[in-house]
Order: sequence, then C-alpha cells, then structure tokens
Amino acid sequence: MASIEGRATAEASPNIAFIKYWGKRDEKLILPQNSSLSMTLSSTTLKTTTSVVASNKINEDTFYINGKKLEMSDPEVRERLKAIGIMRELSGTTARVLAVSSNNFPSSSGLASSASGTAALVYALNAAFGLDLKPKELSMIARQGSGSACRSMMGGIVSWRKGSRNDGSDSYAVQEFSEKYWGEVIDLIAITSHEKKKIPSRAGMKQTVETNPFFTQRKTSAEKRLREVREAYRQKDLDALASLIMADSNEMHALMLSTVPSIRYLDSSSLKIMDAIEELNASEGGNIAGYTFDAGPNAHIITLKKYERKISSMLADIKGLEALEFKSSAQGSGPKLLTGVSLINEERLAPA
Ligand code: 2P0
Repeated sequence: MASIEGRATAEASPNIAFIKYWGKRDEKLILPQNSSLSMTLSSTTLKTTTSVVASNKINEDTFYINGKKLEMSDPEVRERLKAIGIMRELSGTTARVLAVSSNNFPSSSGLASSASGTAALVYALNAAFGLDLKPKELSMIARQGSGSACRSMMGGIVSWRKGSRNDGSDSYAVQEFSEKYWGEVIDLIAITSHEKKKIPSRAGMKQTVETNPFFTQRKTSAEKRLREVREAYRQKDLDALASLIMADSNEMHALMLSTVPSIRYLDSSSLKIMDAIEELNASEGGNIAGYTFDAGPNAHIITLKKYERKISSMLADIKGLEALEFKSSAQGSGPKLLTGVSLINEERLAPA
C-alpha cells in the first residue's frame, strides 16, 4: 500500500436543530428514524479547531482534545472516531493519524459538541489523506461518528435526509439555504447550567426508541414539520418559523418525558425561559422568537439580530434568571481549512 505524509488543520462549528433528531433505526451506521434540520452556528462564537497528521511514521492513532489524550481502547472513543478508519481505507494507505483538537468554548459550558468535533476531524482528514471528497460524502462519514455532525458539514440551514436504504447511502446532509439567504436569523444561547448532562444522548435515544409508546407518531410529525419549517424559512416568516421550532422542541422533550424510565433535560430555568418567550411573543402580537432545547437545559432562542438586546435584557430581569450567561451566534458558513496554522508541534510530531 502507498505511504503518505499529509497534514491539515480545519475548523467546524456546532449546529442547533430546528427539527430534532432523537432516535436511530440503525445504531452502527447511525441512521435516524426521522429527517432533521438545523442552523450551523458561527465559528466566531463556537468552533472546534483540529489539526491532523496522517503518516506511515506514526505507530498508532492518537487523539488529543483540549490537551487530554483520549483512551483509544475505550469502545465509545473508537465509535466516535470511526472516521479515521473509514478515511484511511478510502485513501488506500496504512497511515496512522495524530489529531489535536481544541474548542473555543469551555467544555463545562454545556455547549461541548460532538458535532463540531467530528466535522472538523473529517474535514481535516479529507485534506490530509488527499481524498478530495465532496460535502455530501463527508457528511455521510461524519454521520457515522455522531449523527448530528453530518449537519455541521455545511453552512446556513442544513437538513439531514433520513434515507431509507439499509446501507446508509441515502442518509446525508443537504444545504437548504445559504447563510446569506436570511442572515438576520441568530441563535441567542442562554446558558442556565454548566452541569454535565445526566443521560448521554446516545443512551437516551435508544431508551426512547425501545420504550416510548408515542414514537411511531414522532416519525411522521417530524417529516411534516420539516417541510413546514423549510417553507416558513423560504418565506422568511419568523412568526411561523418560531412557532414550528418551539413545537418541535416541545415534542422531543415530551417524548423524552414519556420514555421509560423518564428522561428529563430541562430545568426550572429552562421552563422560566419558555414562559418568558411565550409571554413576549403574545405581547408582540406575533412570534418574534422561538426557543429550542437539545439534550440539556440551555436555551437556544432563534430570533433576529434586531431583537437580541430586548430578549437578553428581558430574560436577565426575571427573578431566578439573573445569572444567565448569553452567547449570540449568527449563522456559520460551514467547515474550512486553515492554512499556516497547526495545533501540532511539527518537529516533534507531538501536540503543541
Ligand atoms: C439534534 N441531538 O438533532 C438532537 C436534538 C440532541 C437533541 O443530535 O448518538 O450527538 O452521536 O448520533 O448527534 C445529539 O445527539 O448523537 C443530537 P449520536 P448526537 O441535534
């Protein structure tokens, strides 16, 4: 087999789902039960930067994240880093990989995302292995490390088509709208807690699919709502968009609640934020913002840039929410390669 010596550094951002992915039909290939749709966040606010070296001089795959070496013998780590093996095979080489990764947000912020990490890794490996794969193909590789990561492979508004084939060849991400189409849309993140989530998403999804009596209904409602979100976005109809986003978040969290045993990610601050956003929308005579929550209590408030101040000061004035931390993110443009930058100390081939 050919030997290789490739280097690259890439950055990628997390995404926030408007239509949620919660449940797999294939756990190995990571194929979802329903299609989902998200907005890729801006690297100015949240990003993972990953440098990789692919070389036959390296003895074993090694991955450092925020200065910590991952334990490759851990089956979960190996699952998450599946992309390395997939891309090595595609390259037709036996090169091993050294990867060094860092987030521009603290991992204790509750925003740590396997999506940005996996997307940055896959994007960097594509260059280091000289593969030249297109975003659609990269999204299918990223998907196998972490489902939501496939949606971080493109900028703007991105859907993950669930596909129907057993081999996953029709389950990939598609850019629905460029980040420029409706650039005023932002994600105002209100951080309510720094605690690590109680139930990992992967286990929570499995529990939901296996025990939830309402799951069959979710599969059809998510597809229908996705089409409605796409149409609301196309028309730049904030009132309809916000309403659909809240409905989908609530449907997913209701599903979690009715799983056996019950899964709950929202906390009392999350509920206060939901009340406050609904009251604000009512007082405006139409929705100007929609909340959405992932597998955690932090609120993502989808709104327009011009409403950001009004919303953050309104929330900070609420009793019990004075300590909220805010992060505001515009839409991102997707992963990119960085030239002349590396997190790896090239001379020693060790993390810098
Ligand atoms: C989403 N979440 O659509 C949903 C909403 C959390 C709540 O995708 O098992 O890390 O690696 O495929 O992608 C989080 O789950 O799970 C997630 P795996 P992932 O964004």
